Amino acid sequence: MPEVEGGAVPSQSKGSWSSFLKSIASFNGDLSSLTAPAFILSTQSLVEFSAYWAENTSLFVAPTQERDPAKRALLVLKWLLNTLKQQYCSRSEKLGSEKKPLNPFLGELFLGSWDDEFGQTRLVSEQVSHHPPVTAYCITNDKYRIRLQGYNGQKASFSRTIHVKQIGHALLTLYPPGSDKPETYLITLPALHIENLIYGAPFVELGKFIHIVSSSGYISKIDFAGRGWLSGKKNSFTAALWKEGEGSEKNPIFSADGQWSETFTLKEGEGKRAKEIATFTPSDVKLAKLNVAPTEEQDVFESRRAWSNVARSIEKGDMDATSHFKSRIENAQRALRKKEQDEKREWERVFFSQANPKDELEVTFQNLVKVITNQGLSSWEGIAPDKTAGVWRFDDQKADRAKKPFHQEGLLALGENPDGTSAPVSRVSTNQNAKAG
Ligand code: HC3
Repeated sequence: MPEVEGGAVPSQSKGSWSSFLKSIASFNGDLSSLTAPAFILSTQSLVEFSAYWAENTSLFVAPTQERDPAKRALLVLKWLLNTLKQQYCSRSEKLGSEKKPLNPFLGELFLGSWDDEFGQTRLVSEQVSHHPPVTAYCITNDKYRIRLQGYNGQKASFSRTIHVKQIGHALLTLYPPGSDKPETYLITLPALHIENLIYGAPFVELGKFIHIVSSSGYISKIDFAGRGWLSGKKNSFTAALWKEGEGSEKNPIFSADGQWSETFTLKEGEGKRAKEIATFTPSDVKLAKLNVAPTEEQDVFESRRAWSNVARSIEKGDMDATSHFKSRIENAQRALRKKEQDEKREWERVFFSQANPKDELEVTFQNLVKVITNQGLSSWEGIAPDKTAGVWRFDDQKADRAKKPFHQEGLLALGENPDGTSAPVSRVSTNQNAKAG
């Protein structure tokens, strides 16, 4: 890896950026193990990223209003394409670069809701595994009877830059108008890589392809070309939507192309004979505001409360305080894991459980997995329980029971006493009846 080439790296950080680049070149694939310089640290934890899926509430609920199954599948594709800008560009646009997010601790929660003309859309995001790191989420709108749930981990490698494979998948379940039979869409997750690393202003580019396969028989495929030789424009893609057994990727009912972060066009048919349906600019789509409880009212396990000291220290540029507060959480978490191991029990997840293969959703899911593998993806990594500590699903019964305080360990899980001072690790590991703070 060559030396830092000017760009966005503050002059006093050139040395640490250079060391960071060197450490990346030899890292083991675990993104959470990277120690990055202060200027590139984000105050936001990865559990918050689940919110990007549904900020465009109008597009999220739209498929539930469409009677025609092919057009419904197109609306799902349109919603998904419109989420990409938020998922993969919003941070670098807002902060000038893709920063290194905080690594969620086991049990960390991010809870919120979008409350707008489409009713309430609730978000639950939970860190269900720490080794390997896995975040699970569920987004539900009861008024429109639609739910998105999923989980993902990341596997990274280095070859000229950071390449990230996402392991996991998302499942969208909705009820077509007038129907009590659910329709399910399995969504695979894109590979990504980091560009512009050497200049200290990294941003994300997507690679390879993803599929959306529906229990109604429709398949969408999105191919990410990036700044390809074809258009020369960043974030380029082409997409095709066809019915299994009737059309094909080359002979689709609908197609789309353009830049997912700028403007793209949906078309009927494909190629020269295609008829334009509409052009979209994701930044024109109204995004709903996510309502999150004020930090002081949050449970100890809720992300913004748990990381508040760390976030404040990052904002102040105080690296000593940042590492102090980070280590405090990490040490307390290690002590908790040790205690669980000694007592031969597992950490209780608040909202998610392992998938039950007998559930109707799992039977549908397995059929959709077959469709994916029939697309020539015999080694699809979207379901690899060994790499994601299982297959995670939202557990409605658990969620009905869930109430604050979510865990009896309370503040001790973060290594804190109720007055904000540091709790000795011995208290964390021996406390049997800890009260939530
Ligand atoms: C790779 C990534 C962490 C993972 C982020 C994921 C895949 C998380 C799930 C979301 O739904 C989508 C998403 C978007 C962005 C992904 C992040 C981009 C960069 C970050 C690395 C851990 C940071 C690498 C450090 C640095 C300094 C190069 O930015």
